[in-house]
Amino acid sequence: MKLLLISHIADCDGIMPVILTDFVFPDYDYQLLEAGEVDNYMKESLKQHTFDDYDQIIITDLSFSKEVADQINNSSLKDKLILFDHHEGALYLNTYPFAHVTITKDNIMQSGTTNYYDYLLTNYDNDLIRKKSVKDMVELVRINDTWDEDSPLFDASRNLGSILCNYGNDKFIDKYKNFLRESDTFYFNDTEETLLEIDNRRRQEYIDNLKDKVIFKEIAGNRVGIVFAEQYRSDVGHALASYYKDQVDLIMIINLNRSLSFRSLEDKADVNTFASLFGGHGHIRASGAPIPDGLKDNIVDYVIDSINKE
Ligand SMILES: [Mn+2]
Repeated sequence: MKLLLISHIADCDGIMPVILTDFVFPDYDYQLLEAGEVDNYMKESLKQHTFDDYDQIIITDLSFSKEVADQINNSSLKDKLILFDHHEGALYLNTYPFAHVTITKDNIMQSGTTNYYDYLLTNYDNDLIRKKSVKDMVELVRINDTWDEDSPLFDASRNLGSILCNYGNDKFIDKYKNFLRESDTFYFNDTEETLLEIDNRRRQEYIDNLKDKVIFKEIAGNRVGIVFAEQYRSDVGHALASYYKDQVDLIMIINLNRSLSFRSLEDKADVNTFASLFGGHGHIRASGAPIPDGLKDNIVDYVIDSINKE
């Protein structure tokens, strides 16, 4: 039995499923993608028959368009594919037998990881995934991904996000594959605690420094605060949305090398809908979209033009 996991490259919620997969399936490959890359990847893989090499395909924390869903539904892939997501923008997929998009369970916000984890617990008799250390880490991922600020573990969950940023995906996967196997409880070691102390300070400085760099625009009836940032996406979005809560309905973060991100506060703009203006989707309070085609080329041209004018 060979499995292919396709998951979200951008955060803990996308990376944790790789670790869970490692615990349950002896033979697997994984592919990490940006949300905006999934449609193309699925279409290409169908065309190249990539999925023929696998007995099961699992997709976590990601979704695809109705067009791709229909294509899958009309192919044999539908019998071996299961998708676990938790984004409002993907709810329409629940009409397909292979999709499980769950946003809340027992009034608790779910994540891609928790939806996949529940499936594994129900279907696999595996001791490793029942360890306290694993349960605790899954919960930290959920709290971080749903930005559950009321949780007493919110700071710890944010720290897990910082650890991922600092280690990078490969080292993070390696570290926690081993750590969770060896340890019965979840904790950050002394080196990580030191790193987190430094990183928390750096994050605060990074956010403070962005406060006077926000560009205010009106877009489709929304007051939008726009900022260029490459790091601490969620922290930047939430901090600026609350700092400018009287002036803006949402914050747009432009990360030229990755994507657009949108964040809003309770009772403010629905950024899942807003993201669709840019071909993206996500949650009501947090969403993203791909960088528009040609944007970087246009910036380069603009810079070169400015020299010629001198
Ligand atoms: Mn997620």
